Amino acid sequence: MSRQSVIRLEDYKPFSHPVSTVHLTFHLDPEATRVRAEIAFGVGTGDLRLDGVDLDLLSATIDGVPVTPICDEDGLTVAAADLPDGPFTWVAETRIDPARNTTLEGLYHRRDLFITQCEAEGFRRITYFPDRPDVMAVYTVRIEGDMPVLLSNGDLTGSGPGWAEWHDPWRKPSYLFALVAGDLRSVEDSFTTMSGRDVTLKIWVRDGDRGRCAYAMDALKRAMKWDEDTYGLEYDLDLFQIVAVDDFNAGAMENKGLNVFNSKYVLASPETATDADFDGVESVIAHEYFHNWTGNRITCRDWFQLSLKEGLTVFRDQCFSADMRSAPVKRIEDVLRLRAGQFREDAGPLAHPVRPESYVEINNFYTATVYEKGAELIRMLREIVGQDAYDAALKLYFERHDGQACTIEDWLSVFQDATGHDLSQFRRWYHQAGTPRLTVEDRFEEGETILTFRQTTPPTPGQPDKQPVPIPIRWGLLDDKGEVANGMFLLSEAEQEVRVKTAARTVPSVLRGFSAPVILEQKGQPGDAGVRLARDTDAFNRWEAGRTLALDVLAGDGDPAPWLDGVCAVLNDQTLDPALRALILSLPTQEGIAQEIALRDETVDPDLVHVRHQSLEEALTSRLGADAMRISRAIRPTGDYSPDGQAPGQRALANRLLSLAARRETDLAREALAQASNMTDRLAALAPLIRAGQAEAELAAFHAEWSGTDLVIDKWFAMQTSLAPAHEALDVAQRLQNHEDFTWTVPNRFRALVGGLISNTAAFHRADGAGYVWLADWLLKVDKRNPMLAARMSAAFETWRRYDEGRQKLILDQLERIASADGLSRDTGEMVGRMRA
Ligand code: 0A1
Ligand code: ZN
Repeated sequence: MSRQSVIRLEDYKPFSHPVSTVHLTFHLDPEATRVRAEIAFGVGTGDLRLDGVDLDLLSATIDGVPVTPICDEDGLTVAAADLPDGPFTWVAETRIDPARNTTLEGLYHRRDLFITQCEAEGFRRITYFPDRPDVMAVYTVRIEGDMPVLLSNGDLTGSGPGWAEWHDPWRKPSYLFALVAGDLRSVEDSFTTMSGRDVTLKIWVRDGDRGRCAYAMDALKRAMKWDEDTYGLEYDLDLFQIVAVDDFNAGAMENKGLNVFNSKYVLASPETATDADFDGVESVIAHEYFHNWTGNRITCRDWFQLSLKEGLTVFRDQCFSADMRSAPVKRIEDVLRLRAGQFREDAGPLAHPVRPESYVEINNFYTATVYEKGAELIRMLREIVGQDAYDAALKLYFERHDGQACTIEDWLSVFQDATGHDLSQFRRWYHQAGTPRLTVEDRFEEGETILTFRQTTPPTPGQPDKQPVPIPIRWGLLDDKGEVANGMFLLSEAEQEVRVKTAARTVPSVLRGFSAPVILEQKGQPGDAGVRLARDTDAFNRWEAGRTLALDVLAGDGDPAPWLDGVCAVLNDQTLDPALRALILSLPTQEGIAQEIALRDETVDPDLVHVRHQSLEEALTSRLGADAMRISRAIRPTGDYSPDGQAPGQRALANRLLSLAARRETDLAREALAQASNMTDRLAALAPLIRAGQAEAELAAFHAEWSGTDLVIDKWFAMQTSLAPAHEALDVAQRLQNHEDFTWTVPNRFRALVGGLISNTAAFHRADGAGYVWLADWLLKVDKRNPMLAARMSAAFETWRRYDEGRQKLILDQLERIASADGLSRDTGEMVGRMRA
């Protein structure tokens, strides 16, 4: 049986004994690593309780005297009576088995590399320790092992054949500890900080991968510079290292001075990575680097405060990327991601507040809500107080809390103190789950345009009643010449009005730039969305208007003409950024359509969604005719590939048009494939062939060319399961899972194949339930080895209430089957329990 004890925020107590220093000595061996930990404890009260999981305790002493603690599954206890009155030194020797650690938490050994992942609670798999973020200490580490590269946090203080010593002068929580050892090569560069510190930058990869690190290194230097220019924040050690590893549960990890990355977010070259991959590298490199201040220098008191570091750091990386490329396009991409992950989460059984109040397994709370909605809250705070006050608040935050482990309350107090704004109502955003619904109605009366705003938030699990939240609404009014007025309104009550003097009725454009994470319902006149699509001065709302018109057709029975007319006009507007045109010309995903139908309280029929999606694509193809290929060819960039500037947007538009044209004539895709000289264009040309079920030879050639390049072979799996025709995709997946290159034990590969199929909505939701059984089989298998991976993937089932009774029952049967499995992990047990509740 899995342990399902609930951890509650209200039970928080500081740790019993302060810790000042930690000395660790590792004797690395794949099956039997020995760890000696020397921990200096200060004067405390009560028993000494240390966390520890899967450790073999070889010896323990206090001030040199052997002790026999009471050990259990989760750690050990030394009774208060056995502790000295004053400060004392604890020394323990433990033995661990990194090769058999398949959880990818703690210290693990994969493909000849030793790797650690300690967030959130991995350090307790290395040695006994108060493994909680509010216990901070200075670490000194000695690594002994028969490997050329032995890395840890901070600065290298000594090394010789088979050993290295590291010292990190900054106090840190155990979750930021890291060690990596193995046969790695580095790419080196340097950065001089604004106060003149010369920082050596190293990216460590496997031999042969050094040629694919240039973009990551460049992004790192740009991020370092941006944080100085934007926040006045400087790097604080002489060395900053990144290691790329192939076996990793998440995207990357911000360990102090030694970030560990999934190689997907480091390695990129034009031949192997798409424009989207380059974007991903840039933003994840920046994200982890920015954590050095928002996360490491100021950390979280406990894991309920996770959004303190994650929401703020996501917001910072979003702003960085917006400054590096087109800001409106970046905003649209961020909102697409928010809706696909967070709105979906908020609408189902896994909904939880940005600051949760309880959890069983903290790994289950690294969610879109904590990350992406958390970032939206910071963005709203900036919107409410203004840029200058935001800057003042952040300055105060770093002054007041540097070196501390903080709470969301600390953060809001800083904002209140620095800006004078009363944020008591804003707190609700952190405590209340669920996506607020905002409606706007407009009327024209006696020379005034009157906008009436109303808000409600639907109930979510455990929170039946909701209070109004403060919603910053950026708005504008449009007439046939352009914009007649604009402003920002803070809606704080359930219903409020805005009155603006105008000569006649105007078309409202509200929630510009998506100024709050809410679901907007506009009760306007029939042609309003068309007007906004044609001439809103806010790029976000132009795109949003196109989406509204498309959803009228896809989620209802609307007429396709307004959407077709509107997007064709946009396509031909040469003054518009091609990247924005590509986004406006794209349809919502089938998942997005399903979300919209569910919002209208209608039952989702995935087959019908698929048919409607296809027919609107078809209608656009017919409407464009020969223009699609003509414009596609004209706009496709020529010359050397660059992931920056205008070229990615031009490629996006060229490839969107290609995907439409190739619906009729697959030879166009074959021609494009023959000419493609980078991975973005190759995948774009392959996609229509896979959708048409005509890619056999091309896929074989692709595989032959890239065999051995893991990140590209991941794409090879993902594109087949995600794009195969719905009725065949599950068979394709079942065939591919027997392919010699398929190894489900590598998270990236597993996510490629299984995640790909899940994203193929009509295939996953096959009416016979075969997709559900298949996923449940996988989850049960993976859960035994890597609970975190299984638990995350299980969220594919969170939308079960949207579907017809037949599908609901089929999904619930699988959830029940998983729930009753022997030895189910705490991770997956909690997820499945919440989904069934
Ligand atoms: N703090 C990291 C996210 C992270 C969380 C858990 C992990 O365990 C496998 C790994 C990484 C970030 O926000 O980037
Ligand atoms: Zn993060």
